[in-house]
Amino acid sequence: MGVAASRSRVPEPALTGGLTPQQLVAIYRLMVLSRCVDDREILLKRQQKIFFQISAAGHEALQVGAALAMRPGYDWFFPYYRDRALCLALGVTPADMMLQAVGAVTDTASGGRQMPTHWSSRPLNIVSTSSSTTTQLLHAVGCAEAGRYLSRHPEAAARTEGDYRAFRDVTFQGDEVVFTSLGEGSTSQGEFWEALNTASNKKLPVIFCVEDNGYAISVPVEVSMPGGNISKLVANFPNFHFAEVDGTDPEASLRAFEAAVAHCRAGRGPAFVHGHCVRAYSHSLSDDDRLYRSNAEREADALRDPLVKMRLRLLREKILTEDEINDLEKQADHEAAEAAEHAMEAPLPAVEEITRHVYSEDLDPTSRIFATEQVQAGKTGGGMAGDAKESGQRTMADLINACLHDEMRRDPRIVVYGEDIADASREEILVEVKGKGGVFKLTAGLQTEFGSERVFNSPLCEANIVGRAVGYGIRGMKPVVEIQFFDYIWPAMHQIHNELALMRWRSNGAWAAPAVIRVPIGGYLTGGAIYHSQSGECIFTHIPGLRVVFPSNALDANGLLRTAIRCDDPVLFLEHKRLYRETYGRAAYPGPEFAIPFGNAKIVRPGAHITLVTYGALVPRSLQAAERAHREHNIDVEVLDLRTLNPYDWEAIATSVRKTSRVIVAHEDMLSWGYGAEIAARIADELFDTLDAPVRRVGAMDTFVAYQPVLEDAILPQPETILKAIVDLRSY
Ligand SMILES: Cc1ncc(C[n+]2csc(CCOP(=O)(O)OP(=O)(O)O)c2C)c(N)n1
Ligand SMILES: [Mg+2]
Repeated sequence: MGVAASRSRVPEPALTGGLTPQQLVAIYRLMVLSRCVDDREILLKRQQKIFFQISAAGHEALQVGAALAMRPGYDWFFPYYRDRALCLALGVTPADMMLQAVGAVTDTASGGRQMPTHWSSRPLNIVSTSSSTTTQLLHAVGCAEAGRYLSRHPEAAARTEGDYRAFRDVTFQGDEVVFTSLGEGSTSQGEFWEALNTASNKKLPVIFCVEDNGYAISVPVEVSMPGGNISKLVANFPNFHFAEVDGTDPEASLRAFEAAVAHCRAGRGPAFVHGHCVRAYSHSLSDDDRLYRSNAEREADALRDPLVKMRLRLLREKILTEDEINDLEKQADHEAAEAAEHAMEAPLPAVEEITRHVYSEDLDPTSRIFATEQVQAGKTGGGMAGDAKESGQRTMADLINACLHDEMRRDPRIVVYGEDIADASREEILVEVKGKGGVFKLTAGLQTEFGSERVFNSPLCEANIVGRAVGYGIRGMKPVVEIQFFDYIWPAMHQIHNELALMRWRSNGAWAAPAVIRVPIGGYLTGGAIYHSQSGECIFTHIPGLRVVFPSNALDANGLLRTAIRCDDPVLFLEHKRLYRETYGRAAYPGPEFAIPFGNAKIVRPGAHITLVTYGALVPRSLQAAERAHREHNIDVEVLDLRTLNPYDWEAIATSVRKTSRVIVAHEDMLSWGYGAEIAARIADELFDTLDAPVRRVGAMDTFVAYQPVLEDAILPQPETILKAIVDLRSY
């Protein structure tokens, strides 16, 4: 709603010549309306009828100028929390805004889940934004990459039954631009520079708009920004169009954005528009700027208030009389008041709906549709050559690589990128060299087969990798990215936790980013030490919205990766480095349709006395312990490989524990606060009556993994550690 209404307020601006009086009035109307909605919200907040308020006051001119240079529903928008005037000018209505402020079920941006001004509109291509400053810039970059890819490969946009594509409408324009904005304080974030890096390098049509009001809450610009002027700091990025503009002047702002848009639409690269605004109010209603700004400074800013300036201009140029301006302002106030009144009566969200859209409502990865048969057992396939191929028994590394080849052949929406994952970035030398294909060679041959547009190296930058994947994902693409080592996933944690996993829930199902992140994980490497041995899967199973998979053998890795790629949720796919080329768990190539549903544990050794719940590298170690328990102590252990950690197969655990009445949960990760704690707690809670002994856990010592093998062996759980737990528990 409201798209046409708001846009029709402003006649199309011309690229040359001054704005007509009619256009100036229409711009002023939008600026005033934005301020009136802010003022109305402030009133409601003071009456405790809404619960948060942050305003666009002082930024309206820059934002209206930006919006009028672009096309809603055609171009793409990744705004930040201050962009009320931008969104009004794009077509979000005061009613939409008030519904979000009260948290109504009819809040089209989030259904009562997000604070006010956390924009989202599918019809307008405004992508759901979070409170985290700057994360949206990398989404914008990925979105622009996806738009370019789709316009070059329109066949990739086709809807296809049988996987996530059935539920993802894909549109692209060819000359679309992607807008993203942030405050000057947020330019201190690394992700700001990461986004400029890729936009510049790939000449992407992204417009970065810095709304510079001189403060990040109470911190003045000179404290966080060397030299105090962001335009000077970014000036040497190649391929950019740069503009620095008086953001309190809507006409100057509009002109700056028109030039930026022209540069981007023509494919010449990104643009950077730095607008100097004022912050007419405090940072938010939770802040009082009289505590840290002088009166003189605040008064000087008040004189530069874009509304005050525009009002004076309209009077000076005799475009409107005082009475006409008063009428216009009254009308805007009335519109805001009416929107508020309407919102007060709106129905509230139902508590029964809270968990809706945490995961895809369309495609359940535990579904039997993913339980496909091995169709080509023993035959070669995928893309990898080698000894394993001849023997028919292939390693986990081989079968992950084979799955990537198969899926990329099947699905033109898949792109693969990460650090060092290409065969060779300088593709012309591939006639001469074999190519790298990942530090563990898991992506070997993909670039050679599918080309550098679909398989490419990223900068050494984990947040960049995941942030761009969010942008690709919201456009309906399927990024299958690699984080080189689990130990270095932490720079991407912000994107994974606050963005990737949350996109669907926070937008009430309007947007989603079902990317796959493949990550080599774990220790037992002899010398892997602190930074090449880490586990920590429970940190990710604690994130609602993220699926977590951890296979223990080649066949499972192949079938689970296929499900991960075809499913409609974001998936963290953990690959144990020690298992990549183990003799244990090799398998024949199962064919290009082999898939395994999530949440489907496997009994890898049946037994009657003790249930041993485990996964990953502890599966072969648990099997060794179970064999010795049988041989040396006559104890029959049932070993259950969970295979996926979220979702996990509670039924399989419960069935086994009911049979054995004794249970150990074993994992490589540290014992305290680990994945096993949750499983143990649930067993104690729900299966207490069936237990003959306490639930036991086995895990690493509560420390990082040391370099010296003597220490590494002591820190990580060994088959002997597990055997001891088995024997102890049997005699309890
Ligand atoms: C990553 C992150 N850190 C801290 C915050 C808390 N916070 C919200 S707004 C803000 C200041 C932002 O200043 P600036 O980028 O200049 O934008 P402005 O609000 O002035 O428009 C801070 C620190 C946040 N939202 N996200
Ligand atoms: Mg600021």
